Amino acid sequence: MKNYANMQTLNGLWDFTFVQAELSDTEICNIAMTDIVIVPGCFDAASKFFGKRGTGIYRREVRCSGKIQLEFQAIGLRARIFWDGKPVATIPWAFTPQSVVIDNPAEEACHQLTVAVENTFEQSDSAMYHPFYDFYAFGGIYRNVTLRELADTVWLDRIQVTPLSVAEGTADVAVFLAGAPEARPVKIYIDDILCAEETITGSGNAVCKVPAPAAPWTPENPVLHKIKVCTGNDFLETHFGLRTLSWNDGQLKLNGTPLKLIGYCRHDSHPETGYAISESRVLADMKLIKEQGCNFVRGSHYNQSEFLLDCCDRLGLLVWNESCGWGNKEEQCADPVFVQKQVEQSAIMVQETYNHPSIIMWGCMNELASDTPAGRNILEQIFKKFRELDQSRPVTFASNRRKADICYDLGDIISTNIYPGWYDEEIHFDDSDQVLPCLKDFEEYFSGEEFRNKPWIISEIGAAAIIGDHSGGRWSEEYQAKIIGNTMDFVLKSERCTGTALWLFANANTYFDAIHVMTRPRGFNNKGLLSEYRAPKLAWHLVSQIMKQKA
Ligand code: ADA
Repeated sequence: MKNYANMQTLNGLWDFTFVQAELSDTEICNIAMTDIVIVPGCFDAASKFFGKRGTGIYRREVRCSGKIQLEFQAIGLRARIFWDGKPVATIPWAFTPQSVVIDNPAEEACHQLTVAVENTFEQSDSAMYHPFYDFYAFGGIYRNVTLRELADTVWLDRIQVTPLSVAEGTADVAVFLAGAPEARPVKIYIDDILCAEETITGSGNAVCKVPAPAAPWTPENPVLHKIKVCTGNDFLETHFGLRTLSWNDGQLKLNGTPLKLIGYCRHDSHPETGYAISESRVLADMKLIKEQGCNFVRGSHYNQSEFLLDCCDRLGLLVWNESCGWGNKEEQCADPVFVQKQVEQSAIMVQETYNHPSIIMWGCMNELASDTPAGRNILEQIFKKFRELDQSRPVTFASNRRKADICYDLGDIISTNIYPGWYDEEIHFDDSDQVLPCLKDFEEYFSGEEFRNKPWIISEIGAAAIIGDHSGGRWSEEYQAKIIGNTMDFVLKSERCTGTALWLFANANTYFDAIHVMTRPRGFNNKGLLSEYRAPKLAWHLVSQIMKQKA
């Protein structure tokens, strides 16, 4: 939760129309609205625009005065923003927050806000969303839209709270102002007590002592502290947790204690609403994971919402937050515009979600061509940016290049996506016995001199199951349960393995074209341990049972 002074939501009903023709800016701002839709929402997830590609034009009136900041938490795939008929911003990517500052006359008035959201694919290596990504490219305004009235020439942009010592209850609070480069007095309150007061220009920081009792944040007892930063009439309030991370000797530690991560990769989607998943569904999903006894969520394959991260902060779930990429080939990794955009969206992710204690690692570029020099170069660039912005968390990427990967040395954690018993095996009726030898082989490989100091995570593993298929062969609930059971057995026993994010929490929408449906029946990635409507398969019950026994 981030709350600023004079902030209002622009969520709700907006006017809407959908076009497939290319329109000029003037045509977009004047086109007749034929429909209404809800924001946040995906216009192509259901009803009459289901499966269509084109431009969804959203429009509404906004009453405000003076200088304002509009913030779009996430749109997809790309958007152009118009204010009173004039272009004011473009958003070139999905799942990444973006804001725009607009000057208006001081008197309160009604303004017209138009957002043209495109869900067509760009045919270029520098495109940020490719049709081969294994998650459906929904179009829409996926997450919250807010408006802030900025009363002064200088306003609060963001803060970054970095816990320093859990024992001493200290944290570094960095404050970033925006607007004119003018000095401003800033006050920092933690749990309603004034902890620091400084005059800063642009940015500044203070080491603050959290007022007693300064309780640590742990998965078992996730204590949050409130923080409010004020300057003039502006304020920003949010929360943070006192916890530290370290990674060495092949282990990932939280407050000095080694972690065993057990949980899921999850798509933040639902068949009825696409990526504009309801808050009640997100909370229910996080509770399902927590109540099962798991502690880990990999936000595959894009930046997670503020709401989901708030839930994880409150429930004590540990999150891998990753910027959007999927299976990017050598050509894309070698494209300078693609590299630049990847670095930028990754930086925004870190800055926007920095204060969430639940986030324990940054990730990017799922399954990129990490066996090529171009793949190595893009990872070097993104990791450099991650580390420039945050030295308190480890960085990683999920590799599927097995022993051909040439980038394991770059990250702080080695993460491998592997599908023994599902992909890459000979066609026997049952290959589920391949799980253990395959994982043991990796365990040995990552115990070698070169790798043994880095924690190792099995960042994806699993098998598809069609709910209700009890044949025992591939695609049955039984077969999936065997793969998952064998994996859990290995991970819980292995001292080398830091944990796993099983693929996948719940079935998730992907493509239903003629080629995809052969491996993605019904247009879903069916490797969920829950169905897309969250009905449990046998593997889910098995994990519940294993975690209960472990507890
Ligand atoms: C990959 C990928 C996932 C998903 C999975 C699968 O490892 O990272 O997004 O596509 O394979 O189901 O095949």
